[in-house]
Amino acid sequence: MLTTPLTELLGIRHPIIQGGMAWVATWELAVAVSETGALGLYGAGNAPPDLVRDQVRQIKQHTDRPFGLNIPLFSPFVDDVLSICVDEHVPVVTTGAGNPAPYMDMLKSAGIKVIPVVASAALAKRLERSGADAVIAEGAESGGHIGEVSTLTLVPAVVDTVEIPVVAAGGIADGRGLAAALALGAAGVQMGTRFICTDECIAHANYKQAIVRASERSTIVTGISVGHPVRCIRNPMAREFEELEQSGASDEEIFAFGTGRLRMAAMEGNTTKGSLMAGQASGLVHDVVPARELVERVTRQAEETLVALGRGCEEPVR
Ligand code: TUI
Repeated sequence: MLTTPLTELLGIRHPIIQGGMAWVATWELAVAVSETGALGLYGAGNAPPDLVRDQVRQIKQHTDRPFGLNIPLFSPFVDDVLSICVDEHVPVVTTGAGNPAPYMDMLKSAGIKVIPVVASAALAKRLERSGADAVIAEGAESGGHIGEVSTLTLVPAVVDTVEIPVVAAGGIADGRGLAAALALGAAGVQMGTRFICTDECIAHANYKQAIVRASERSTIVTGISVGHPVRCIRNPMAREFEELEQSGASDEEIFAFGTGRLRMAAMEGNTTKGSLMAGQASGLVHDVVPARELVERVTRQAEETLVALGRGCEEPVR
């Protein structure tokens, strides 16, 4: 068992948080992951309040374990979604793509644990002062909306800057990644891409297979020119997006081109026109398995890795 300040903070068995991915991290995945002893999350994305409330209620009906909700702060429904979190007693909220300081008091006074995703040590420090319970330091290897700094650099920089637990994210898909994150001073990991390839994830089979087939070189970052960098698997839509950005198209045209693409990939399985958001860790994903098997594998491999490294102090590491 890997007990860390994160497992103690959240009352979970394993120091693993499932990424709150829009469209694919639905209540079914959140329940399956929370039932393993890791933390499952509903990814609210831009979903409207009624759908969000329904998803949260489904989770509460199907598990007694702690769970969370992720909200990207550019959602047009952010205020309503966070009010729902308060009303429904959601235990943990993770935020992405912005600074959640304006919402911190409201969430904290409702007893919610707030864990913002950060892409810099400076924002981590500010949010610790605002009352964040932990932070997720998400490196640029991640899928979807990303920052600029790699996980290997960002995590120790954040660890050196804050006292609260730091969760490492970006490029992590197995027990070696979890062990490495702990070596960097993190108290656990968040995995997104790896959890798409589980039986309980409702993402279309084509999306899962695109990740299984991908190598570590298969992703590119679209949207840099409009200040909305998104990592996804290279496909005809990503190449067209790149060409549009290089052609000097207006921001409006570029945003219009990107709208609805994740849904197309995740729900319709359209791997040519959809945006297959996924991280570089796609290259480490080779199968689709039940969430329980995945969490067991990751924790077992992390423990074995840490034991082998400990032994390496006395004899050569293999
Ligand atoms: O939020 C994410 N990744 C996401 S959200 C998302 S939703 C969506 N996107 C497009 C179409 C449909 C749905 C897809 N991927 N990750 C968390 C994350 N946050 N990564 C980086 C950051 C971040 C970056 C800058 C957090 C804070 C930040 O601070 C800037 C500031 O305001 O100081």
